[in-house]
This record gives sequence, structure tokens and C-alpha cells, in this order.
Amino acid sequence: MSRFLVNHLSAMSRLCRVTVLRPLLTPSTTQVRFQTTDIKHRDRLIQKELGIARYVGMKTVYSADIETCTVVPNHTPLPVYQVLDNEGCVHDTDQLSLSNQEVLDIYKQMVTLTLMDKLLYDAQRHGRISFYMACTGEEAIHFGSSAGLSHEDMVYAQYREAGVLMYRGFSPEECMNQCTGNVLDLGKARQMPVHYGSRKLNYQHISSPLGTQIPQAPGTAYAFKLQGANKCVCVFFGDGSASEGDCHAAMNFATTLQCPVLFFCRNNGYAISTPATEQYAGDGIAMRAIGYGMEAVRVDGNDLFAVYNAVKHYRERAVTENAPFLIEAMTYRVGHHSTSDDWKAYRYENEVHELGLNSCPVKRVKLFLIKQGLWTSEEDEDFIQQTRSTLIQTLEKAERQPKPGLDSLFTDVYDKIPSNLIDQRNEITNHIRKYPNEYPKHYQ
Ligand SMILES: Cc1ncc(C[n+]2csc(CCOP(=O)(O)OP(=O)(O)O)c2C)c(N)n1
Ligand SMILES: [Mg+2]
Repeated sequence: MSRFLVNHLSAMSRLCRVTVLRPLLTPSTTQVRFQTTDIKHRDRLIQKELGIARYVGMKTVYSADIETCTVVPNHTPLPVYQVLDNEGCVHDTDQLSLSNQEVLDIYKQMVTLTLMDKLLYDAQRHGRISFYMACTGEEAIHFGSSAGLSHEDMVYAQYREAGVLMYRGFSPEECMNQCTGNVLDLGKARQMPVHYGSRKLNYQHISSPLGTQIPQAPGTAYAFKLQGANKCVCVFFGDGSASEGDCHAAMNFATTLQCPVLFFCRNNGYAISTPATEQYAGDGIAMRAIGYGMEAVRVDGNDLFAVYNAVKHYRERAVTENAPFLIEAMTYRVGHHSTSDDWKAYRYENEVHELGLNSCPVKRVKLFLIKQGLWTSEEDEDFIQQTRSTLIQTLEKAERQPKPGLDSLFTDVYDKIPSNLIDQRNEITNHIRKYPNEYPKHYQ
């Protein structure tokens, strides 16, 4: 490697505030703090200073050396922060900040989510629901992040984050009411399955068009800042959505307006069939933060404790400093993108085993609990059996509920239904009356 390149790689790595996130351990408590090292690098970089260079929003120096004025991509990828490994061992016990009971409760929820995913996925295959998206392999992201947030914080999710909502108290029954589109669905069956939402739980309803939730997040966060609300926004998005223009607009607004928002990227390696290798040429998503003037961290998304520590830490800072932060959680989408996809068309089974199944976030927590003497394999089997049968009954119950009437198609947008919608309503009602056998009973 040329000296030119070496110089610039090291210069670039110093430029990156993003790179250095070292856990600082406070021995008296099990709390984990992070310290960000912001190295004053410029004096060392500039060899031939020719005077002060002033621009709007920038004050630096001139240099006659093109090397010192050039940045090249950093080819040393940002490390991934990990606390719990694949075997359920903790690297440093001082970094365990959840209590035993909290870990056990979360583990049970993780298992419940896994079982619900399997059940609803199969239900779609049997034609009982129209669509489904599982989150297999990403459970630690959901529960680690939601445990690190306050319930008052606003969540904007993409679609694969059911566990975040579950942690806040949304029951499997509520998920199934939504997926079956029955009268109890909070969204009045107007959305595709998995497009959950809950006003009560500060979880905005999911929108299908990718990336639209990302710029909404700094908007809400800015309102929180103006209100002095002492809360933040957490917005989830995938590695694919990070390529949407909305993501750029969101990060630029958040940093220029200094809004208390956590940008949480679930980097699961794929956007349907597009692998991350074709999605971006740089070092993932975290490094983009530098360009916006924001701090970022890369964590092991399959590690409950790492996700929790990072979110807890940055959540506090977002609220106290009124600042945005970017968290990139590295994971792997184990299942198909959705029930409309077949991953066998674009990836090999050994990759799924190596990068996904071998690093199962739920298994990691189970091994941890067993090692700690907090759970046994027998208890695990019993819990799985009981939960599965409860979930099956819950789905059957949701399916038995009536569907919303046709009338609900025309309500809720306008305070007073306009005449053109009244005409459309009459037209469709007359049409269904004329062909009653062609439509489900609840439309009549
Ligand atoms: C604006 C827009 N473009 C394309 C799509 C189709 N689409 C739905 S999900 C998806 C992939 C998103 O990938 P990623 O953001 O990585 O999330 P993941 O599915 O991996 O969780 C695409 C292209 C869409 N819904 N909206
Ligand atoms: Mg993805």
C-alpha cells in the first residue's frame, strides 16, 4: 500500500468521531457508560498551513498539500460492539445492565414472538391471512432497543419490529386482530397484515412505502425539543431503506436542528433480494453519520445486551443533549423477506446457517439463562408448548371475530363525508346488493 494511502487511511480514521466507542465501566454499579473520543486531529494533519480559510459554516486552514485536503474511504470497517457471544457467554460481566428477572421476562417475550411468527407465517400459507413478514433472527434488536427506551418515547418502525410493540404491552391477540383484519383491529382492517400501530403505546402506524417514517421522526423529535418534553424518538429502518432519499433528508434535518432522535438501522444484509454488497459501497450505514455531523455506533444486533446498552446510553444523551444519534445493528434476515418472497432464489442455504441460524439471538439468551441457573431446558420446553397452544387458540379466536363493515371504508378521513364519497358508497352498496353471492357476508 502506498504511503499516500496509508497516511490517508489513518487520517480518515482519526477524522471519524464515529469510530471510537469504548465502554467505560463504573465498578460501583453495573451501569455501562460510553465515552466518545473526539481526537483533535487537524493540527497534525495540516503540514503546510497557509492561513485561515473562512466560509459560511466552516473555519479551517489552507494547505498547499493536496494530500492533507483529501479524504479517502476508510477500509478498516468500524468494529461491532458485542457483550454476549453465540454460546451465551458474556465478555465482561460489568456490562450486564439488565437484571436477571428482566432478562428472563424478555426471553419469554422473544420466544413468544418467534412462535407467533411461525404460526402466522404458516397461517398465510394455509390461506387464513393474506400476507405476513417474520422477523426471525432480529428479536434482540426489538427487545434490546425497546428496553433501552422509555415507554413515553415515540417509535416509528418500518414493519419488521413487532417485538418493540410487544415489549410495550401490545399482546399477540392484538397482533392477530390486525393480521386477520377483524373488527377489533385498531387500524380498522384498512392495512395489510403486520402494519401495526398503537396511539396508546406511542407507536406510529406502519406505512408500506419505504423510508417515509424516517423524516417524520426528526419532525416529532423537534416538537419534543420545543416542548421541553424530555423524551426522544426512535426510528427503525432497514439497510435498504437507508438508500431512500428520505433517509438523507431526515438525518440532515435532525443534525441541523439538533433533534433528540435515534436513527436505528437494522442492517440484516438484504433488501428483499438485494444484498448489502449491492446496496452500498462504503462501510455500512454507521459511517454515514460523519457526513451529517452525528455520532454513531455499530452493535451486534443479535446480542440483546449490546443493543440494550447502546440504546440506553444514546437515549439518555439524545434527551439530555437534544442531539441525534445513529445506531447500526448488524444482523441477518433468516426468513424470506415476506410471504411473497422465496430466498432460495438468491442465496445459499449455508449462508443462512452461517450468518443467521448459528447466531440466533434467542438461543444466545437461553444459553445465558441456563448458564446462570435461571432457566432449564425442561422449563423451556414446557413454556414453548404452553405458549404455542395459547397462540393457536388466540388466532382461532381472532379469526372468529367479524370483519368491519363496508361503511368503514368511507369514514375517518373527513369530519363530514363529502358528496362524492357518499355517491361512491351508494354505488358500491347497490352493487353488492345486486350480486350478494359474489361478496363476503359482512359487506352486506
Ligand atoms: C418506496 C418503496 N420502494 C420499494 C418498496 C418495495 N419494498 C418493500 S420492502 C423492500 C426492502 C426493504 O429492505 P430493508 O429496508 O433492508 O428492510 P428489511 O426488509 O430487510 O427489513 C422493498 C424494496 C416499497 N415498499 N416502498
Ligand atoms: Mg434489510
